[in-house]
Amino acid sequence: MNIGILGLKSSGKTTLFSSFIDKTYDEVNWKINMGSVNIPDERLLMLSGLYKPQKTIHANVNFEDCLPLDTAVKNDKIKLADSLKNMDAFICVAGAYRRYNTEEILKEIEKIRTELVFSDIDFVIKRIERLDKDIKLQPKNKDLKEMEINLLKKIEPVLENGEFLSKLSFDDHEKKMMLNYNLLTLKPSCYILNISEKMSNDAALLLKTVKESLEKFKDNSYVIAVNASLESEIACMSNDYKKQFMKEYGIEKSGKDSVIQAAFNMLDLITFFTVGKDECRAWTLKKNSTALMAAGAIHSDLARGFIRAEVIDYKDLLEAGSLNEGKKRGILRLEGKTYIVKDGEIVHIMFNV
Ligand SMILES: Nc1nc2c(ncn2[C@@H]2O[C@H](COP(=O)(O)OP(=O)(O)OP(=O)(O)O)[C@@H](O)[C@H]2O)c(=O)[nH]1
Ligand SMILES: [Mg+2]
Repeated sequence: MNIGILGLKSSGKTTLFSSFIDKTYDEVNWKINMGSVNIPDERLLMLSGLYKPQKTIHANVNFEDCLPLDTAVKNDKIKLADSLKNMDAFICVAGAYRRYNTEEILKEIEKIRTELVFSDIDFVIKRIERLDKDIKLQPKNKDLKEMEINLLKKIEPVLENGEFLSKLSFDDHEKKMMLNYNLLTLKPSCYILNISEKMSNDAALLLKTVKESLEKFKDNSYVIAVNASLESEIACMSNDYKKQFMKEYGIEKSGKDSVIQAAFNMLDLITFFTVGKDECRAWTLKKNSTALMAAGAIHSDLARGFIRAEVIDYKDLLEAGSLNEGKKRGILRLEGKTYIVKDGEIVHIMFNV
């Protein structure tokens, strides 16, 4: 899974990205633009507390620090367009720290949205032209081509209205037609307001105003305020110093963790766990995946030789203290291949190859 960090020039994309991968701004800038980031998960930490395993392995996603949306360099524009197509979701960073008032911040967000919407409109217009030409030259499959034009004409006014396509619903056939379009506003996105220290007292009001203003686009994405420079400093502190620093400044939870978690939540995935003395590990699956798919995510052998899955919710396991005790209490269930795995479950695959 790939998440693109988007925004206008100097909004703080690289600063935020550097905090995600626990590196300093100078280590990252212009040198690294992609990195795998652990998804913070308190449930996994609690399970590790119980098992005290040698290794605790978090689920992770890839983040990419993208080129600025407002770049004027033609080559960069092409590079950016290519990389955006490959992303599964976006976090859009607005450089609130450099803006005098809320109106300016809202303008910056609108500018980001407009760039994404324009990219899709551009695609839709070109595609309609192309299909029209195609029908004239080659009447074969005319019906299919006309159906596609109808779909494109359905989404065009939504984009013209400045709305994202992610809020529309499509039937299976439409989804299939759109599979290769890679439309940017169909991908989930959230907004990050990169605020300065001075603004931290006004952050709640700013968030409220931005959320309200996004309502007109029927866009109920996450909006989070974060001080990217501070996060980037905190990320590079030693653990002891970090604790002391956060306590002194009354910071309960690092803002970067909230951003990573929100980005992960957009992907519509669930997390399941495997536990043991060697390793406690978080795995991700698309929502509504089966126990067989969970087995396959761990190892193809487990899927091939799948017999049964022992399943228990993490809270129940923590309360029981061990899988065996869970079994005794009758709260550890045996499930088959087609069982739909739920978020937060421990899945122990029994297999034979
Ligand atoms: N005061 C202040 N400066 C910031 C903050 N975030 C970023 N900056 C500064 O703004 C400049 C740009 O930040 P970057 O993280 O490089 O922004 P960017 O979005 O990656 O910029 P481009 O890659 O050029 O588009 C840097 O000098 C940062 O130190 C912030 O929260 N407060
Ligand atoms: Mg940058």
